[in-house]
Amino acid sequence: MSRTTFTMIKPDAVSAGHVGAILEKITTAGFDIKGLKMTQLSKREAESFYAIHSERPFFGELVQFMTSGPIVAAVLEKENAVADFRALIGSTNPEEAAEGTIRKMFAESVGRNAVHGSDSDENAAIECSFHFSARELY
Ligand code: IDP
Ligand code: MG
Repeated sequence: MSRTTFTMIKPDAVSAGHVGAILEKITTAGFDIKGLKMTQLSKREAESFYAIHSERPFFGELVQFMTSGPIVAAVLEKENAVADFRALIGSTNPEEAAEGTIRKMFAESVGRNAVHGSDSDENAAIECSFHFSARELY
């Protein structure tokens, strides 16, 4: 099992000023930050990152939202990183997310839900290399 996962703090949480609080939750939960950057996705980049959802009815809304402002991307390391990070962020819909999870605390809605977390080791590797070169990881 891999020790690496990938996250983005999404435009809603960046613009609301939650970057510091979310990174604090992540490091307090035992994740080490291996790479970190603020950036803004182009339409093409967002469509590529979320290509798996291209047939979903919310795809256009998702791309629009994810390109609407800067994000903070990070590569995180911890034992059992993918599953533990998904538990830390909570359900996609903040109304269904458990108390104390990042989405429960900071998400606005099922679409504007504060953070991304990789859903498998395979996707974590793909998503890390989508955003970071080897020399940007420490
Ligand atoms: P996840 O982020 O919890 O893995 P996914 O089902 O992979 O959830 O969906 C990717 C992203 O698409 C979500 O985080 C959310 O931003 C957006 N999304 C998912 N479902 C909806 C929806 O019903 N309406 C609008 N946006 C959605
Ligand atoms: Mg997903």
